[in-house]
Amino acid sequence: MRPVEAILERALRGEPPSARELERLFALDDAGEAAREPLFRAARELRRRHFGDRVFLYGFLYLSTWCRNDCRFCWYRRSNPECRRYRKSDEEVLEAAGRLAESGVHLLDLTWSEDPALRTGEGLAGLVRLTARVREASGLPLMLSPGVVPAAVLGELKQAGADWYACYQETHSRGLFRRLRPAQSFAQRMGAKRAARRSGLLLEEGVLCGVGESPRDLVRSVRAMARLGADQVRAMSFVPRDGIPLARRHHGDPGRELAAIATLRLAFPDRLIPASLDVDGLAGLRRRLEAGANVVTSLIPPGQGLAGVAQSVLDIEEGRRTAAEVREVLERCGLAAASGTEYADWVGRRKAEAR
Ligand code: MD0
Ligand code: SF4
Repeated sequence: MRPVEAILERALRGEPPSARELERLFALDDAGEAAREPLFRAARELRRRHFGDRVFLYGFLYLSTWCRNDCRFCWYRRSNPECRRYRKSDEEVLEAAGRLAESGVHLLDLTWSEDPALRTGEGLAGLVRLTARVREASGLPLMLSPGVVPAAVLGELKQAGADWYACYQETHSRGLFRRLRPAQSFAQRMGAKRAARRSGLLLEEGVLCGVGESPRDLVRSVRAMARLGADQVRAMSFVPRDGIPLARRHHGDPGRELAAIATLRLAFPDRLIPASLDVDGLAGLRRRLEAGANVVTSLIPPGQGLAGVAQSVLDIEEGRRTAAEVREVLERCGLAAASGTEYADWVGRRKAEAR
């Protein structure tokens, strides 16, 4: 039997792949669809065992595009004069959150760039107040992605009703991290996640694909995700664009992302793994689901002047990142959107296990 098939067969019997085996699977990025299909099939089977045909939908609200950092892969980095900046008022946020909640998403992800105006004591207190208001008004579970914030603030966000903290390292190899996130502390970013976990928040960790990482770097990320006890694990392609420094050398890598989604499913069969609409929009959803993802992220209410993170405009105003559009794709893949109760139950169980 060929080694990849043997790895997959053992994973289906409940034996997780070793580090060397994970490296092999991550390296299937340029192997072509046919060679990758057995990997995707195994990933779908593991998803089925843990989640049946149920998929969770996450609404996304990008509340401020002002940033103090200069990440080399990011459109919103401080030194990009081309990017349109905004900071949404609490009222605008509540209105958009209400529309997403009505559309049937299971969670709201509130995301901010590291906006200098929100890093002060008063700014951070404002985040906490807004979290409580959105929670109260929407009644939905909340994920917060505010960048690195002090441990005490994470505790307050949890008290205010947050369920999740998302803060992607993008890579767990320090050299690559320095190139991607210049002048930021690797240790501080990891530390914020450990603090969030201690406060009782669930954690999402993520890697960026197509930025010069090797399969071995990705294996290092799997280990780091496991040590953190991440509840949701993400692989997302770098989206190159003129005006993003990294775009001169790297082009993102859709094959790498799909192999990574499936490999993450083998490494973390019972965790949540997103298919983001923020890389190739609705058109890219099916292939991500077929690679074993079980959450669709970056649903955005049209007409509210909100942006994506990787793709600032794709499919947003056309209303193609909505629950109705996503449900149709799910159906075509033999999948179905979960109920709100099913999602809340999953979150409740994970919180109990993480304690
Ligand atoms: C997404 N655009 O889910 C969002 C974003 C931030 N927590 C998430 C990358 O694709
Ligand atoms: Fe700022 Fe986040 Fe972009 Fe980095 S990735 S520049 S922290 S918005």
